[in-house]
Amino acid sequence: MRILVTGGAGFIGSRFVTMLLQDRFVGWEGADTTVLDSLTYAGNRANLPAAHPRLHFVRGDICDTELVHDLMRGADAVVHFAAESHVDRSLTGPTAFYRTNVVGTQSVMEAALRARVERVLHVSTDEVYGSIETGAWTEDSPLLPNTPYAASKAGSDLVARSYWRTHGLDVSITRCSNNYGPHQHPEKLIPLFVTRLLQGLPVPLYGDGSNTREWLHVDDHCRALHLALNKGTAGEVYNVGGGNAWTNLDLTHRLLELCEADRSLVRYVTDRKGHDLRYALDDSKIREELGYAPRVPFDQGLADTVAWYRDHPDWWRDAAAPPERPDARALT
Ligand code: NAD
Ligand code: TDX
Repeated sequence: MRILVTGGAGFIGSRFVTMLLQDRFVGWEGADTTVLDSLTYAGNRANLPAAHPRLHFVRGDICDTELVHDLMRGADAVVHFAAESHVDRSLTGPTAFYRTNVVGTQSVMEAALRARVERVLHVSTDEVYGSIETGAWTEDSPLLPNTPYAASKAGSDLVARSYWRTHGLDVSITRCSNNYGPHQHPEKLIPLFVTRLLQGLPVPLYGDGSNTREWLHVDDHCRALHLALNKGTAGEVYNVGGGNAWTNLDLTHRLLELCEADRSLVRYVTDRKGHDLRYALDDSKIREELGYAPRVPFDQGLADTVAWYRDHPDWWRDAAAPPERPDARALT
């Protein structure tokens, strides 16, 4: 078995590759993995084993269709993670988002078709559905993306679907909620707040903190991806939820406790433009059809994540600073 993973040096992709190399996925024991990653600010080669007999790392761009095609020759499956992934960055610099997420996905699907890859998984997000006040999205909910990031991911989903519908490419799509865990870049809420609180620095809470997200441990997400790749049906979409809905304010209070920090460190700052109020997924399809069930209790997963950041300051101190905000002075 040979698997090509795009974006495998990022947060989720590197965890997926690590679990694969540890033979944590039934049926894929001994599989060889090729990682294709251009190592943007978000990619880190150190997220992966330095050397492993079953790991082949290639630094390159998914928009280079010839390269992607060469790497896909002989691959049994492709898992496509590579993307620009941070909403705030998409507000100030959308071009890279449309290039990598839309054009890059078209390149990956085209290469997979030409290389006759048997199975492809496109990793997407709940943000393509927009924002929902009550209830939860099913896979049939309309795509109503609100941010440049979400619009580019919705575009990528439609590109993947069109390669299935037109050309019969065996591709499925997963849409998951907010992931958390070790190795997440400190531009995202949990690692940003944890790394700042551990240094005694204030944290920027957007708006009034009532925005709600569902949290999914990265290991549970990776197990769901394995199931979707192995047992999913071509052309189908699978929502992957975490079932742990928290307002940002409540989550911030939990992080303050875990970091033993004082509530005075919370700074209410100008809201994110177009800030989605609430995400909520109905993931009964993947649970009932593929047997998915998250295993990591949120309290445990969050405490372990905080402990990982506490124990690995060298990993996050070098990471690029989050994009400059107009109200950054509120944080000093
Ligand atoms: P990440 O930003 O941590 O990693 C993205 C990786 O893609 C990086 O290693 C980067 O170097 C690589 N990359 C970017 N542009 C590239 C290009 N043009 N060519 C090759 N490699 C490129 O992202 P993540 O959080 O690991 O997310 C992985 C996937 O999961 C993305 O598709 C994202 O949209 C999706 N997703 C993430 C979350 C989340 O909470 N993190 C939730 C839902 C969906
Ligand atoms: O400094 C901050 N202050 C703050 O209040 C940051 C960075 C975020 N927030 C809020 C905005 C959101 O309501 O916290 C919430 C989570 O923000 P992010 O971590 O930026 O995640 P989100 O915008 O929800 O998107 C994430 O989940 C879906 C990932 O970044 C996406 O890649 C994924 O598709």
